[in-house]
Amino acid sequence: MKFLSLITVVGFFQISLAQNPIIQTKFTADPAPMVYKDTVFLYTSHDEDDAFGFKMKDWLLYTSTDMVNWTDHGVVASLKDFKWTDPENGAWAPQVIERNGKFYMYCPMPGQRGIGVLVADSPYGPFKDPIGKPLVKNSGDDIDPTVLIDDDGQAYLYWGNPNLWYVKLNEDMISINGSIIKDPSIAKVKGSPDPFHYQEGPWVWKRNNQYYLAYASTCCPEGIGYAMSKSATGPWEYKGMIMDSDKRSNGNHPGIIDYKGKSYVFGFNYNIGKQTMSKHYERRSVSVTEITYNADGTIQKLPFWTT
Ligand code: FUB
Repeated sequence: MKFLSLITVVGFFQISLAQNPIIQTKFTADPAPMVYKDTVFLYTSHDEDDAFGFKMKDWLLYTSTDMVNWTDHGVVASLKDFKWTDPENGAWAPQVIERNGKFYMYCPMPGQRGIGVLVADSPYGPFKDPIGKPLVKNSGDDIDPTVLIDDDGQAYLYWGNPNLWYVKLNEDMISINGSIIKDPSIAKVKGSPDPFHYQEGPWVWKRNNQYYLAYASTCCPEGIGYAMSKSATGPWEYKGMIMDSDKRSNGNHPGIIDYKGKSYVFGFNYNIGKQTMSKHYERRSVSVTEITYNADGTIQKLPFWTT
């Protein structure tokens, strides 16, 4: 506890460590980076200091303009922003996306509660619930939303554990359009021990006309795998691991961006929270590493977060 207080004081002025984990003042997980104008907005979930298992009430925001120094903006939204959920626990992996000058935050809550959406006029908030109910309440798999707005303007919401689901969003970004579909293309085959199939934490993006899906691969511990497709709706073809799983870790959760000519994968480790596989502490720490694409669009594999 003394150690955490000390780094909190250091981090109060500015987090200036190029070293992972990049957030050392709080326990953070499920990084959802968004590049807007000249700045990286890093939204995260937040493990309480005394967390055993998952104990998460709110979502945090950090910003950077150099990927080294991160400014802490504190809590940007919380379960209390949704009138229809338990405010005490379940603020899992969010993602924020901008459309037409508004910022949409997709917020999952486990335990059959569904995925909510908040809207703000600024990436710093305040975020408000425009619909007063879950945007998606589908299967009990309803966690870990990620959103892609394709070049033709069609938006897609993807989510799920242990299945990958997707649905089209209307242009308002707060209503769905058509049926919810379960994607079978990279699903784990029951009983198969392979370590690379989809488990959770999807992150979808488009680059040079190719669609990418990164995800936390078969649990547990989880690595980060990725698949590619010619279409936003798959089928997805597994292409490799961005990072293998590691016994020092339990979960993982990718967030991928291009920024100032470089590409990055965010995820998390347990290096400050001291996870052990025998005791389930979820006290996680967001980390980031540069990634390199090959000429054919595939991604070079990285070692697990080293610090
Ligand atoms: O943070 C809670 C859950 O753990 C997330 O929803 C999963 O992706 C895993 O990171």
